[in-house]
Amino acid sequence: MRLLERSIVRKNHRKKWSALALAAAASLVLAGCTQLEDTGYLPGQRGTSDLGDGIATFWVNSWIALLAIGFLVWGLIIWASVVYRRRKNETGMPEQMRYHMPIEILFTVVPIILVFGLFAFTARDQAQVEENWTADEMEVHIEVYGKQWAWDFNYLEVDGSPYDGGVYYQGVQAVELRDENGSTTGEIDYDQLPTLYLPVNAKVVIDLKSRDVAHSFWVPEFHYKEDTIPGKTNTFSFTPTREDTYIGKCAELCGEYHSMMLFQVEVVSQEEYNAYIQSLEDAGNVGERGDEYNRNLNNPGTSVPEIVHEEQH
Ligand SMILES: [Cu+2]
Repeated sequence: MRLLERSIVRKNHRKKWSALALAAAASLVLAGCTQLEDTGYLPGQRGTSDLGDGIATFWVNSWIALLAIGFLVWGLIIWASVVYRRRKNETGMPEQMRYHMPIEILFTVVPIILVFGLFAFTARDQAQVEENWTADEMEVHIEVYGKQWAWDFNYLEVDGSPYDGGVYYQGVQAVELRDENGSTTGEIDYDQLPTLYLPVNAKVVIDLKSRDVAHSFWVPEFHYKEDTIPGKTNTFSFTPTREDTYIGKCAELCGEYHSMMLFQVEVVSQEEYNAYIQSLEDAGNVGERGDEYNRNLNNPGTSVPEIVHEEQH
């Protein structure tokens, strides 16, 4: 009886100690978590958009689950090859094991559970990411045109937006900085990059279109990428939640200067955003640069731009 009690006490002790050790290890790992590790080495940091954190969590958790399975499988492989290695004086084939139902069921059912589990989480998160703000919810509506090799941005009027009508910005391809001798330095002039302005914490809807070939709108720190396809409109809805400057790029090989098809995203305060919109209006960029500027004018919904002859005074 006493022996039994003692062993129970010892067991409880052991449990306590292993729980403590686990907690210590976990806190060490979590405390030592850098920003990079926290997002699973994805670019950017948490709190950038309403979608980014969910995607980063999904990515990190998938890696944890897959590594755990990986370590288990690698461990079993190493264990089996050590324990069942050929010993001295052994000849011929080892004892063969076939039709062992428990093991066969295990290695059929476990991968099925894994695949369906990953699928379910992917489907859930993707549905959430692809959900769009409704017309009533939307606070900022922007048309983004990909074109060889830059971007155009139309800031469309939204109910309750501080400006009437739309304004537009037409971007040019990235410009390389040059040294005194006029030779390229390999550095980009960021001041000349097409820049998309977004007000922080606003529900943004971006319609993605193309003027010529397939491009892809990619802001790595938003953890989101979507193609711009000629003749088709894709939509990206999200809420930027941190003021900062983000680099964007075309992620679909689209011709000779694909790598120069860069842009920036400025997430700014509502006041700064309004001031920027005002500056476009003041510069005369009123209205929008729509499908009439597409290069493939045989696409549905496109027509040749009307040439307006201004009267000379
Ligand atoms: Cu492109």
